[in-house]
Amino acid sequence: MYGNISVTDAPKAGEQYIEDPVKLAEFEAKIERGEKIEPTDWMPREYRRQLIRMIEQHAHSEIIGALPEGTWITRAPGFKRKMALMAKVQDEIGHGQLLYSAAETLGKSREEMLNDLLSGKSKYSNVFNYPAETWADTAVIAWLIDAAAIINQVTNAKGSYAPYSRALERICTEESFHLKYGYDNVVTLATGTPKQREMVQAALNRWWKPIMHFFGPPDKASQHTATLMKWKVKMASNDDMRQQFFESYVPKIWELGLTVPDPNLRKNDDGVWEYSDPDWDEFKRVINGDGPCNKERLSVRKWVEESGAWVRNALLKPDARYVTPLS
Ligand code: BYC
Repeated sequence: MYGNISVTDAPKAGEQYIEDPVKLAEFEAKIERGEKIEPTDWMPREYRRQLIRMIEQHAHSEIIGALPEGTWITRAPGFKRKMALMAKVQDEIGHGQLLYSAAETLGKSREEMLNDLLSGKSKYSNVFNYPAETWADTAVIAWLIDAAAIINQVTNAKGSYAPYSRALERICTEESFHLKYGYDNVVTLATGTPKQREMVQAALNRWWKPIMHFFGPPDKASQHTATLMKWKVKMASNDDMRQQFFESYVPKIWELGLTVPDPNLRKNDDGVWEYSDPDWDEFKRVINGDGPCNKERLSVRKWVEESGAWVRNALLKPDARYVTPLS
């Protein structure tokens, strides 16, 4: 799926490098023709750096993203819902696995990526720095955050870097089940008792702003969109994806008799959705480590790394002899 390659000239952030103009022109022509780039193909250093940054952040988002819902496995209402939630959480970790493998094809080791996550050097999605306060929060995450992720991933699966595209295609298939599972939970709550309706509305109110942030800053403030779209890594801008989300999901929310906590949200005559400023200062704080759960998420991840170290070490020594425990 990924191709086997080890690249030793992984670029550093901020590094200025003049590419061979002939190779660069060939590379860009190939992208223009809609051809895919494989790990063994020549690529500009900045293309490699941007891909590592984005795929790595995506991988981190999957494994950290498993935590808010994961905390509800023991408290899920009923055995069937517990089983479904366990399967979903397991899928998210599997997506992390696929994405770390895709990022590794670009020359950064998994160990380095995980160290950068734990040290705070590497980001992950803003949304997972908020708590899942009630069961209804898990329903909203599985419906609307997975919906937002599908919009992003179906679009970028058509992108230029083949290992990322292949991973995204596979991830989207599984995410579509997550979305159905989440929708089913939201419908159950929205059509249940007044208390259940209240719970799901409160969860939606809590998650709306983080979901607005999920698609990234407005296009005019986005640092990377122009480069990523030129090289067809990103196939739509942050604002375009946010608009797609409004178009597909706001009518569904309203259909359930739920409301969106934004009095200015409306579709204009030109088909563009208008919405309130979702507090971009909060977004910046959260992605830079100062959200409600950043510290907790990273400390859980650190504990997982430390407590699982013996398994990784054992796997590195396949010939070591098994020693029978004394008791
Ligand atoms: N959160 O220039 P911009 C899932 C950062 S998991 C945090 O627009 P770009 C799931 C950005 O990194 C799926 N940071 O960036 C799992 C940059 O900072 P750096 C998660 C964000 O790359 C479990 C700066 O802001 N999906 O679905 O052009 C359970 C400037 O932004 C965010 C992905 O990871 C954010 N939301 O566009 C349930 C998708 N937005 O790196 C569900 C892959 C921006 O310069 N990533 N930043 O320090 C992408 O598609 C793009 O990277 C983004 C941002 C659209 C997110």
